[in-house]
Amino acid sequence: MLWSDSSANPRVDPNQSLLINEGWSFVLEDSAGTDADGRRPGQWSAVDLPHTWNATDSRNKTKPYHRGTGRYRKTLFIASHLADKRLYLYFEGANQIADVTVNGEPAGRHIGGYSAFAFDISELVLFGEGNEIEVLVDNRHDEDVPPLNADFTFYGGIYRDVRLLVLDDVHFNLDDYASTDLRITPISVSQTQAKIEINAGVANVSGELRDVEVHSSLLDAEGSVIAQASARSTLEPGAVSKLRLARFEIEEPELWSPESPYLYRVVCTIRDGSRVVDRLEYPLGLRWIEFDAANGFRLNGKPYRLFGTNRHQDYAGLGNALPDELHRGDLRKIKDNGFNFLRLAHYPQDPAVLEAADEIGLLVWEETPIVNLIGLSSGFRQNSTRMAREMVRQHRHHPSVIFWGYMNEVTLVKPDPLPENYLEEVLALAKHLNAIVREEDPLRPTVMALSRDEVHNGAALYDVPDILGLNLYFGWYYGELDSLGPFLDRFHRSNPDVSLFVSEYGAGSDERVHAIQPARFDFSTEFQQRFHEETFRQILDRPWLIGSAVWNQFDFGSDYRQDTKFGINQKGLWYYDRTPKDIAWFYKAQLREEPVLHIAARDWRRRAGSRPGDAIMPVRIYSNESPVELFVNGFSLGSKAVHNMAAVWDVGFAPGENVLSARSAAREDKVTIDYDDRGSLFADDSPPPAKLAVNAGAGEQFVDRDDRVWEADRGYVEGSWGHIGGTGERTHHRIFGTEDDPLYQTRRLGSHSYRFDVPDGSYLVGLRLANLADTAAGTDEFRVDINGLALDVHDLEPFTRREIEVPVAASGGHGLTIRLISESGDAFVNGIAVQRTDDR
Ligand code: GCB
Ligand code: CA
Repeated sequence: MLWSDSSANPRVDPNQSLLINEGWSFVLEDSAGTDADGRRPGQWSAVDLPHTWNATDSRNKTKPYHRGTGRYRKTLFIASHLADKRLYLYFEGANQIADVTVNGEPAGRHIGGYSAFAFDISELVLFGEGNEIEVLVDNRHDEDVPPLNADFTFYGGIYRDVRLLVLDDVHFNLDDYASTDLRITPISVSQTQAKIEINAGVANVSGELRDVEVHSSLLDAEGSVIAQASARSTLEPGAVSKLRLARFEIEEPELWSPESPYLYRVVCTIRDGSRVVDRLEYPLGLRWIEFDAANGFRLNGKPYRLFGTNRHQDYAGLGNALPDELHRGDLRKIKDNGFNFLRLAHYPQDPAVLEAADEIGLLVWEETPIVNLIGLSSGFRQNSTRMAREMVRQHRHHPSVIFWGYMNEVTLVKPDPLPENYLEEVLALAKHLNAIVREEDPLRPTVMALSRDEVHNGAALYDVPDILGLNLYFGWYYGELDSLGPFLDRFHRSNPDVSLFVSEYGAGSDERVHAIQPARFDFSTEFQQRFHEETFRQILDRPWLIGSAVWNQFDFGSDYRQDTKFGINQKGLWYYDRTPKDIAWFYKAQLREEPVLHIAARDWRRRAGSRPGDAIMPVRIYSNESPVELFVNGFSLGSKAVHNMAAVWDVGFAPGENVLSARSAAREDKVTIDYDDRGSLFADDSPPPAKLAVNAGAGEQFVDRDDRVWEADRGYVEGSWGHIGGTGERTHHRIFGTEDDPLYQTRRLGSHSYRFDVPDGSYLVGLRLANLADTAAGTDEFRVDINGLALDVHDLEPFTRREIEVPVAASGGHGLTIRLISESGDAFVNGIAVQRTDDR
């Protein structure tokens, strides 16, 4: 394994590039301090890279995730025959400040968690011996290091690959922001001809003049050489010589596009006499882009609509420490979902990501991690500047990359106290970074993303980049679902010269939450579906947009978020563990050519009801064919025409398993739904006795860990159950002591009662309680009375789960009445479970 390096790496010769991910030791350092050597013996553990120390604590409800320092060590044997080589440690990334020492001597420090860095360790190593490599990584908040604040977790650690590079004393320069200092510039590209120029910086650290020949060849996708050139040069010692290596003209080039990601390859070798001393291999994609505010985007001379998505780099259980294969898998999922565009939010990502985008065909927006606010220090400016240069130099050879971004919603959070001229400073930094990125790469447009309000109150930021991204959440954080289009039209009319990209839009969902009448912020999968169906239609109707990108392809970690899953942003089209949500098929149907047919009921396989009408529930099909036909347990419910990729049936579910199957001209699909009919709880005869559970205060059904369905709350109806009085309340605060947050985040409040018209018998009544007001424990008291059995409820810790279970008897045909009676505090209940316990 050691010598096979599968990751994106321009030095493919295994003798030059050795992956050293395995066999590290690690110790987390905390305020308890370290011993005299800076070590904490006994606490070291064996780890392989990629690694983060925040893989699990970032979702801990009771304690913030560890932002501190972690120390990594590895003994690296360096053979004596390498004594005349230049050795570099090459890190693809470590978050966020890394100090590297070799045998106790400093090799270098890198600031910033999302780009690569390389340190020359040749003078520090002992040949023919084991060398102690130590990396101290720090992910503490640092006023000088972006991002200062953002809606994602800043996992600490060496979370990308690390290599030992073994170079000759003449080599392609590595001291150029850890790029290879090789530049492949498309001078011009058209259908009929492409001209490219290759330039390189070649370092000579030998101490003497060296005559070399640098050979460049251009290969087609099959590997045949189609052009080559050689440049001879005498290299000054102790310097980097900038060389023009080749100019190639390609007649009738195969163009690169998402539909046909044709890659040529460029191979450059430095030869000293007959010896090859360094070799780089890069993909080359020939394509050109154009855009304007009135007509949108064009690729290779043709109108082309960018429909895409955003991606964060982390993954359930792993944090940001992903092996390359998972990065590649993500890109395949995005492509398979039908997208042709990907915004790498909000930072440069793993080289494997860019490499996969080149190979499978995704157009990429990459950006530096300046999010929410800036620092005014010179350190912040320097770090931001360096991050921009690193990003461009390290990734500019990827044909997939079309836009460089350098800020996201940068005035969203205002520093407190607000420094004088803060907005002017933000504007100045934006202009500075825009200029840096343009200077680094004059061929690609610059982008910046702003939120809706920043457009109104901002500091004219939107004039700075070539393309303005707007992150718009109409129908989620604000406004109505159908106000996106009119907003875009107004903005477009008043800013006819601004090329506009909808860089984010999205809504959160939870597979456990389901609503017949979905509403904003209920986190039902049904609301997320409606959100995307309505929003995407408005985007489709506006071909002058440069493009759009869903927020987000995958649920991702955000340590402070308190939605229905703590520490996660739930706006993914896929879950955090990369299970697709049903909504993913809406985009598949919209964007893919081949037939798509999907019964959008995978997220909602467990359903329940207790009244006769409850068994009728909507079932949605996503398809790009029309008509489609739905069957339940083999019986056809008829065919329907598909509108906006969806057709909906009201399906009457039978108790138990229901097999739903669907058919279109070209496809079939099938899914089994379990329907739990609780009607028997209210009837005298039908065994076995059902169990009923109610999600008090909520309009949505919730499925808990044990697959129990907590039905949406309803008003009382004779012969059934329901509340009398009280009002529903919802919070999104985390609930301690449970993972069933949505059940506890809603409650029915104020003196009220619930009636259950059950037959005489013995019952177990379970109450689920969580105080959703931030009052001190003990100040709130109320009473619960269940058929005359009185319970005092007090000392409820705020936002903490409490369960009460009591056996009660129903007699005289009176059923069960649960009365919630306010006393010093308002009475409330968050969930009620009723179960018959005697034999009928
Ligand atoms: C945004 C931000 C993004 C957030 C997203 C959200 O506008 O750019 O970082 O995660 O909204 O979900 O609120
Ligand atoms: Ca509830």
